[in-house]
Amino acid sequence: MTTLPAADAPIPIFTTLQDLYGSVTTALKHAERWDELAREFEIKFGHKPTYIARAPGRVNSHTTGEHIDYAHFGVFPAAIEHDILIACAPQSMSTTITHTSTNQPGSVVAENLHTRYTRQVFTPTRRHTVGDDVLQGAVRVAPWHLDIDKSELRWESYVKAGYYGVLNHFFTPSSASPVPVPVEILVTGNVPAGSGLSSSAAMVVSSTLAFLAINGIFDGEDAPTKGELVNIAMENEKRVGVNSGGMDQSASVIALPGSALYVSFAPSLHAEPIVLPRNAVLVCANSLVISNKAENARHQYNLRVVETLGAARVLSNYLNLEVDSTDGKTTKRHLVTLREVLARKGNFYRDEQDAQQEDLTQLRKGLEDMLKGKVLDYLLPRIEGRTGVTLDEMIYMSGMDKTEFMEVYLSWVDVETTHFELYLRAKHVFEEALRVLQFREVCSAGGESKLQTLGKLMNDSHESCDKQFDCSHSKVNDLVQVARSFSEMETGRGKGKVYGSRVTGAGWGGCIVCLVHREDVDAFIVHVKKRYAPYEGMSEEDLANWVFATEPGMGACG
Ligand code: NG1
Ligand code: MG
Repeated sequence: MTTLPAADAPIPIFTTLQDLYGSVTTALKHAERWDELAREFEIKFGHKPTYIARAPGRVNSHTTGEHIDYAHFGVFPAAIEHDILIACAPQSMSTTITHTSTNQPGSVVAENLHTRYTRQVFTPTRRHTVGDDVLQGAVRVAPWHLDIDKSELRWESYVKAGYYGVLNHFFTPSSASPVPVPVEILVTGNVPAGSGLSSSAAMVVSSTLAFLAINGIFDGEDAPTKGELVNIAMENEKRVGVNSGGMDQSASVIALPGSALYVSFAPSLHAEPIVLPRNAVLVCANSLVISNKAENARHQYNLRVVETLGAARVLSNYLNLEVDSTDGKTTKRHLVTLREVLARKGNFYRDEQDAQQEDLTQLRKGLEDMLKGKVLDYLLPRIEGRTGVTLDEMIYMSGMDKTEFMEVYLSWVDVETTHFELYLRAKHVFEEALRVLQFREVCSAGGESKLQTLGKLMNDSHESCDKQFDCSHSKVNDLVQVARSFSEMETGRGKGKVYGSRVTGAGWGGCIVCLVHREDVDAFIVHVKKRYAPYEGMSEEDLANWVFATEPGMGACG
């Protein structure tokens, strides 16, 4: 078993398209996009780009790992070949002439090849009075400021989010770096937006890389490692208003071709490539319901973050766990995760803090004990017939006073609800975390004959996402049914071999991922295209964007 030192490996410098995309055929398919980007850059800005940064989307390759990254449980994603490319160069004289406001330190002229997204020009400002920038309870000083509109999701917000991190990590008052250079960038991408394939993380990661490269940081002494880039990209994504975990950014940065990644977040970020069985192919199909992070999905997502953190706080109170720190006079409350509650309850938290990596045997036993026992019942309301609790009930169960609870748990996030499903959400998280370990074990043992087992784990994950985490959608469920019905079809080699299907990504729309036997992939794709009602009347060319097989691809590079 090889262990990838996620936190230490350098970000690779792109060599050939074949290294990036795996096979010659796939590389050729993408070569035209790279050429077009460079050509268009020259047309728009009058000179060639200096760098092209690339970051892929991700699919949650396996069974599960949905909505558990922000509870700090390990996940099992893979990068897909679909990616975001950003060509960039320092601003030229011609830009200064056409845009008088530019050519100031760090100013940006951003264009997108997609005609829907218009040209944006913006300049970061230095804060004269150093302001506090609150990130999930952790206070961080931000000397640079960029306006990021969180009320609607604009394409340039992701570019800005990536840039913000670069500015505030590498152009600090104490750093030796000079001011950032004025930049021109051109963006193109083929990761479908709002589809659970993590287009947002791909945008943020590629933007972070582009600004690192153009400022000479990417190949300079201060170059961040892959692990550092993941951490910066995670913080950056929060600036768009989604308090996401680190799964997408890890996959987008660290992924290696041909394998999925087991990524763990405790005690620190760690990634290990795991090869999927040779005959297991993942097919994505898009429900065509946009999972709109600016509207419903963002509120739902942030609410799930609060529900899982709230559940962890309530459990730590019930179990009397020492999760806060004190100087003898005042107590400092921390945002405890469900992963930490499990480790403290199972008495392996302290060992973990000294270890490089988590102990999977201990973790598995902890999860099994938690799910067997009665502890989770404490999250239920005392009133028969309800599963969720009110805000006041949650606060009472947390053992904290109201002002303190509101400050620590709700001041940094927008959630609009009076009702919190602590029990169902926590149960999903623990079960899902266990499924990830089971899936990982089967793959590590060379799971060729175990495709059924893997498929069952995926199906169970979907049920739990739908019923307990409430993050599916009726159309997504229809598409899952269409996919599963392939197993009733005669293919000439027996019944269709689809083993499992489930929603992938945040949910509330977006894509499903299906585990299909390699020899049945083409027939399966035809089956889904023909039977999912919203695809009716679409051209083959359009359908190819909505239903496709993916091979695990390579992570970000510059
Ligand atoms: P998508 O839907 O791909 O954006 C989101 C989160 C992940 C993870 C999944 C659910 C972001 C950037 N990413 O993924 O961290 O929590 O949902 O498993 O919001
Ligand atoms: Mg996303």
